[in-house]
Amino acid sequence: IKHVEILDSTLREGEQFNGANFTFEHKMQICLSLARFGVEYIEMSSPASYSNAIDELRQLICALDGMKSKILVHCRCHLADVELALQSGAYGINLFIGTSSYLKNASHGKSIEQATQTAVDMVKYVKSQGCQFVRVGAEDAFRTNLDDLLYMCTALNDVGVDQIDFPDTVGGATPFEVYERIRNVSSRSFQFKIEFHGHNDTGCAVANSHAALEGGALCIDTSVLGIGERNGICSLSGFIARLQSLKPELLTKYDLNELPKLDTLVANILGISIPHDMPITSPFAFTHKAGVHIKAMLTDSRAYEIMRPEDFGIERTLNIATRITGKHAVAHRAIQLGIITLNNDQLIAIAEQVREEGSLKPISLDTVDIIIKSFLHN
Ligand code: HCA
Ligand code: CU
Repeated sequence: IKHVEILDSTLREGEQFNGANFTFEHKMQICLSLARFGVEYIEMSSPASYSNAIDELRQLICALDGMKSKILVHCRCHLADVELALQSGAYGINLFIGTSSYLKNASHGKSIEQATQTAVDMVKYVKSQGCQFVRVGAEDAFRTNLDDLLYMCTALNDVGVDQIDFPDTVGGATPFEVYERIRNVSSRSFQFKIEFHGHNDTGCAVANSHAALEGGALCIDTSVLGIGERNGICSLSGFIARLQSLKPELLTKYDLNELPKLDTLVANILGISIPHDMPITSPFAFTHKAGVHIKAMLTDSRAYEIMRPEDFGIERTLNIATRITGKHAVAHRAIQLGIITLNNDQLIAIAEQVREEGSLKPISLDTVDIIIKSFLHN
């Protein structure tokens, strides 16, 4: 993995999340925050999907003028939709068409030859209009017959498509399957860039996105907090965590301090909290509790952390107000309070008292501080 690009789809896939109802003001805030973070592409819903969308799109494109992020418009392979998208002045068009037998039967009814012809015609049309970037998403790529998929890839490559997305539309692919299929495509002499879009139905979206990179994909689709259809897609924070712990040099082009702000912004807009298991931005992502952990963390923070919270402008929390606290944690807290006169027996006694109170009911750091201070007068 030498290079990575992020296509954030919070304003397209994320807009399809059941709990999302973004106003124009929300979209503007999200766009600007994504651009400050520095994602390469921001994907927007098709302007055909609701009225006055085209005006909104134009204003958002204007607002991002001079910033690195480029706006791409998601679009069915329908001429009217594509024409509208082109009128917005967006940087590029993200076409998509179903390639699996499931979508053929349940959705558009086209054979792979017909679906390919439709996509090819639309790519040619977009290019003829002078648009700089056109990509095609082979919807349900991982349940598509491999020969069918390669047939479409070849035809699209021949007409100069810039990028092809391979979505795991139902989130059922395993990391190994993703690696193999993407590797198969990337090992051929196609000119287009490879994109991956992983749904999270089986909890594999981040792992699959990373497997796609290992297989030769360049661009990964994300959304803030992973929101999307059903339970969503690869979260931006999850994807960043995956790479930051393996290849942080790939991420120096992004402003990682913006990530907690972005997740908080979208959580507030949705009226939810950041999920407890969200990498990096969960309120507990850098909170340590067990006495054994805290003791080790006080010696070397790498003992129980794969990433440094300070790389994201976050502070680590050592939770010592618990029924499992130990004397090392108490000693550390005492020093923070400017108290250096406690001896070993006192520290043990304080820890014991904290554990006792903490096992009766949840306690706060204030309680711990009071207990520590009460020993000063003993
Ligand atoms: C959708 C399906 C999609 C499309 C991805 C793409 C998917 O919601 O319309 O455009 O490449 O997961 O297949 O999000
Ligand atoms: Cu999707």
